[in-house]
Amino acid sequence: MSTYTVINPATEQPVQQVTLTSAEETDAAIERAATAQRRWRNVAPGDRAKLLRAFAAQVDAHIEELAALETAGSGHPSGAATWEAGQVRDVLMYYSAAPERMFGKQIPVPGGLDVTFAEPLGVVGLIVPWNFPMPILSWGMAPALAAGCAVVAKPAEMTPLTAIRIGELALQAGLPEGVFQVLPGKGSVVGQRLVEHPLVRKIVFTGSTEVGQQIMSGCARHIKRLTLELGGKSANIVFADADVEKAAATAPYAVFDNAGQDCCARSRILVEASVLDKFMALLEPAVQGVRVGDPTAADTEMGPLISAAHRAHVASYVHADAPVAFRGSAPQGPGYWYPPTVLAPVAADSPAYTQEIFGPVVTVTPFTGEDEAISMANDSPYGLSGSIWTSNVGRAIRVARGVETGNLSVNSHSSVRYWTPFGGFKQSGLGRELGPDAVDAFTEIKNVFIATE
Ligand code: TAP
Repeated sequence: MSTYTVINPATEQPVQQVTLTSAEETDAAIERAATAQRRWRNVAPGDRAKLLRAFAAQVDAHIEELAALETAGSGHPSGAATWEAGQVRDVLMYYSAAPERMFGKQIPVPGGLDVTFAEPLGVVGLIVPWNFPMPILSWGMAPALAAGCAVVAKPAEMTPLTAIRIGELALQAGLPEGVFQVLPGKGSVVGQRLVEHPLVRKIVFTGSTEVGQQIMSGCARHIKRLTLELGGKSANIVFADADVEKAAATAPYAVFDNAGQDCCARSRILVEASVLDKFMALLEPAVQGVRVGDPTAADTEMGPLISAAHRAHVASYVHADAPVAFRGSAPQGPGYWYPPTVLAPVAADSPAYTQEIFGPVVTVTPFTGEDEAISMANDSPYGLSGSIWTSNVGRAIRVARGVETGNLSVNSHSSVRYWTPFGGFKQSGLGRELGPDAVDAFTEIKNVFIATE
């Protein structure tokens, strides 16, 4: 029996030992899920909805406990972790409305009529990364359960604690055994079995583009349905006609949220050259004002990185002669701390400008005019998120249409809203999660012809 010791990234102290699921145990869980799903799909839609609402209520009653677990096991500031646990509740509530709204169509055809049914896919495998263990779990789990699928979820090996607890809360809420299971373990063991096992009909993977490519080719062998949410290197585009004060004040939160370990991090700030100096003068105090420190403190805005290895990876982008314009603060002593760091000017071919760093490092680069802003934003294999700052409505729409990315905000640093579709262009992914249509990704459309002659 192998185990993993979860480490508190802020203290480097052990939090809890977790037993890792073996390949054989994964197969057994998938078979239990397949059996449970045959009953779950036949639970009356209204009753499935009630169970999802009961699940949301259980999560709501344990928000503080879940948040404290995330703070200890992942280093998320307690305010952020509380919001993340609340998002699990909200996403469950949102999709609890779906089972009673899964309508088919009636299509007139010669000699009879055709009706369509949205049939649940079956067993769904969710493979979750370590950066947002709770929200990302809920984005797949809630619509899949609503659609009548059973879910087998694999949290990241480093951050399994909240997913395990959410699995227990599902049972306490009355979800039948086997409908939602959480299997802590390694990607190369549990994740791979989910991809390979023929009873798993769909994989929802969130993680790196490299592992996503492997998963996609594994799914291809079984023609397995797949949603991929992958990496990003998004642009925050600031035009001279924008509210430059607001753009600069919010830019740190668009990239340093979750210590930059955020697929939506707008880690390339592009600023119209005529306001570059003004923007930089405003950005410096904003970066230095980010409160980095003890994640259990209520006013902390940024915690540590997830591990020593990841900190070394982030630091490798800020080599000795890197163009550090200015930095924020970070605690000394134990913990995987890294200060918010602004690089400028950076060459367009430098790894810090082109690669996903997944840490609190941002580049600032000037541009001239709309066309250059769009082409610089698009000069990336990724296309996940982005922000546009301008007071010109026409320009906001032109640039939003021109930037090849799945999720944009205008005059705002927000990124994910569970009411709206979320997903990436290009190598940032495949398919969409969230929003009103997400349940469709967990169903197949069946048409039935009924002869009337
Ligand atoms: P990955 O290393 O890709 O891991 C993601 C998940 O896949 C983990 O649970 C991992 O398990 C598992 N895994 C690894 N190898 C596997 C395999 N061969 N077969 C099946 N599963 C496997 O990513 P990460 O480092 O955790 O997360 C960071 C990346 O995720 C970044 O690129 C980030 O941009 C991306 N991300 C994207 C989004 C969206 S919504 N687009 C959101 C968050 C993060 P282990 O526990 O063993 O590692």
